[in-house]
Amino acid sequence: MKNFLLLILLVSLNISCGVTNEKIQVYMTPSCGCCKKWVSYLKENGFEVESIMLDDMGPIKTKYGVPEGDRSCHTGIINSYFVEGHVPVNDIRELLSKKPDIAGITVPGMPAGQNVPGMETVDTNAEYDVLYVRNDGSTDVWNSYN
Ligand SMILES: [Cu+2]
Repeated sequence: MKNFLLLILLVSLNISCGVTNEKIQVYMTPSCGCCKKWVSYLKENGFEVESIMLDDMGPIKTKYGVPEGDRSCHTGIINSYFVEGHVPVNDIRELLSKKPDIAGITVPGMPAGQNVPGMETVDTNAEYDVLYVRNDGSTDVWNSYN
């Protein structure tokens, strides 16, 4: 009986985490078309998105620790991590489940390709890396696509 109650507790904890985890705030400039496409992609994949329009994106990226050389257009914030640029949802979900002690993940710049969500402006795939950024600002490869 004790084990059964524990199981119920674990299952319900898991369900409530699953719901709250997928709320993301996305900062972007009002004129950014590819940012809006990435937001639509997140919504299609079950994320609850709050879009926040800013004219100057610099301060918010600095506040959350996005390194100057690894920035992109929009900046998402989820569970205190930043998700910078056109990051695929698989990588966001992996971040939320592994909960590493890092500042966030980023796809620097704006690679164009069918495998870059929101940047499907060419027929071919892009070769690109999703990087993770440690709290000290150093980076390493989180995931690679080609
Ligand atoms: Cu973009």
